Amino acid sequence: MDKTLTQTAKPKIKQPKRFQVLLLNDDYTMMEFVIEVLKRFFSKSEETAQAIMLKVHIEGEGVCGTYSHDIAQTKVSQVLEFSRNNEQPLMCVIRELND
Ligand code: TYC
Repeated sequence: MDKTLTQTAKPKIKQPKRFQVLLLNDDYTMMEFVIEVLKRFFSKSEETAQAIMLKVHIEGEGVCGTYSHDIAQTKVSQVLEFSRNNEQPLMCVIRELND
């Protein structure tokens, strides 16, 4: 290989972007339903799910997990589909992490 190419090439190591999946509070979604979502789609224990649900209820939002963009978007789609199928207005969004 041409030496000038290898000697001048800068190492390009980009870390993959990470995305948080958040649940948002609303006045209508049942607390038990939010706990079920956290267990079913984010593999949380009953206790952790209760704690996250309460945090969202009190503070307005809470983190369910941190993922690659693909996985985060899939989680959001799954939560929204499950919520609409069960007539719950629960909102779930992704937020890019700036590390
Ligand atoms: N605020 C809702 C209630 O009082 C409960 C709730 C919690 C809704 C978390 C959404 O992401 C949520 N029934």
